[in-house]
Amino acid sequence: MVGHGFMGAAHSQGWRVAPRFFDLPRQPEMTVVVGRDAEATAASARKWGWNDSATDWRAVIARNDIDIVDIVTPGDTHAEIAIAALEAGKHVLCEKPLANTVAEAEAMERAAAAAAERRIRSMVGFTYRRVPAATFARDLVAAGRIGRIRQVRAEYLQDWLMDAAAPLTWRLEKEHAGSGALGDIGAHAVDLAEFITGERLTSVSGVMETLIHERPLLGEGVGLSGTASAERGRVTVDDVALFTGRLESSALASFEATRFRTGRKNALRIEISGSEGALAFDLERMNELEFYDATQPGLEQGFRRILVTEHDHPYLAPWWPTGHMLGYEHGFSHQVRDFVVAIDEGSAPRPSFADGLHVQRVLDGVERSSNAASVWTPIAG
Ligand code: SOE
Repeated sequence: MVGHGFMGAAHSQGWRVAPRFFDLPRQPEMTVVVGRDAEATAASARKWGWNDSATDWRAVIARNDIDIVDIVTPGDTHAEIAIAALEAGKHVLCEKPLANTVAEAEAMERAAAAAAERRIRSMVGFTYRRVPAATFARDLVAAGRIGRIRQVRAEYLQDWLMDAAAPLTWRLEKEHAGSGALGDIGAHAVDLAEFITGERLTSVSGVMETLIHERPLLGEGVGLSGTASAERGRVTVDDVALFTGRLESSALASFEATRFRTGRKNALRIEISGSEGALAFDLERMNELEFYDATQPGLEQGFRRILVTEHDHPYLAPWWPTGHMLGYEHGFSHQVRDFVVAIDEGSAPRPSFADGLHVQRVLDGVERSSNAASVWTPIAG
C-alpha cells in the first residue's frame, strides 16, 4: 500500500478484515506500507498490521513478492504510481478520483487496458457502491422495480470546512487534489448515481465556488488530524460544486457537493424517481434504503424503510445477525473481497479505470462549465 493517511487506515482495515469474514480464494498478505516519512510510516505499519514499511515506492514495485499495489496517496501521484505498477505486472487498486486531470486518467486507462491483456487487474476505490443498501438499490433498479428513471438527485454534504481555522491540508490545494468538494466528494455522488441507475452522464452544467480563500498552513501532523500554524496560505480549490446533468436515457440529474453544509457530517444522499417507484439512500443512515412502490394500491402507497441487514442482501451473508448493522469501514472489506475474487477468477473488476476516466471527464466538464461566462443569466429589475 502506498500512502498511509485517512484512506490508508480505511484500506488497511479492509485488507485485514476481509479475509477473516469472507472465504477468499487467495489470502492477501499485508507485505509493506510505503510513505515519505520513514518514522511515521513505520508507526503506521505497526498500528495497522503491515509486515514492513518503506519510503521508496519504486523499489517496492520492483519486488517479486508484491502482487497488488494499493494507492491511497493524494491525486497528484496516482498516475505515476499506477502506471509504473501496472507496467511492472502488479494488480492496482487506486483511490478516487482516479487522477487530477483527464490526460492523466487517459494514460492510466491505457496502461490498465494494456495490462488487462496480461491478466493484470485494476480497480478504482469508489467504495460507496459496496455499501449493501446502495448495491441493493442498484439491484432493484436493474430488476425494473422503479420502472423508467425520470429524475435523479444526488448530493454529498459535509461541514468540516465551515471552521475558518481548519488548516490548509492537501485536499485544499489544486496541485495535489485536482479539485475540492467536486473531486473529493462530488466524484462519489457521480459514481453512485451512475452505478445505481446503470446509466452514464452525457452532459453537465455546473457552478463551483470557494467560500474561504485563505487558511492557516498545516503545522504538526498530517491530513485531517493536522494542526494549524500561524502562517496562512491560499485555498486553490472549490468548497462547493453544484451541477446538473443529463443521463443516457435523457433523464435529468442534479448534484451537489459541499463541505459547508452546516450540520451534515457525511451525507451522501441519492433519490431516484422512476415511472413505477422511487428509491432514497442516505449514508448517514447507511443500513437503510427507502423504497416507494408506485404499483401498490393508491391509498397504501408511501415510502417504506427497508433495513438492509438480511443475510440475503448484498455482501451481508458473512456478517452479523440480522439488524446488527454495518458501518463505514465495511465497504473497504467488500472492496477487497471483490478485487481479490476478480484477480483470482480473471474477471474485470468494476469500477474499472475506464469508469474512473469517465468520472474524471464529468468532473472536468463541470469545471469547464463553471469557468464559462454563460452560467448565470441576470434577472432584470
Ligand atoms: C475517500 O474515498 C473519500 O472521498 C475522502 O477523500 C473524503 O474526504 C471522505 O469524506 C469520503 O471518502
